[in-house]
Amino acid sequence: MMEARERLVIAPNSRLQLAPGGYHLMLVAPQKALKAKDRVPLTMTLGDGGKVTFEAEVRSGTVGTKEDDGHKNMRH
Ligand SMILES: [Cu+2]
Repeated sequence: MMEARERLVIAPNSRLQLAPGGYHLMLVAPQKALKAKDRVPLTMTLGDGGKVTFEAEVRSGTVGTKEDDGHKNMRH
């Protein structure tokens, strides 16, 4: 079962990949309805207080399909 994490730790000289079925970001109750091709600005806060802002493109959904299996047992 997956569970929400407050933070992700990335060791020095290593990388952490966000991907379907693994660690990922979720927008819970976004302020406006999103549709494919929309671009959503997201800001991540680093451990030292720095911020990284980037845009994510919305893709057509697969909610409830096999591809989305990782979400059905999430506790968030
Ligand atoms: Cu999720």
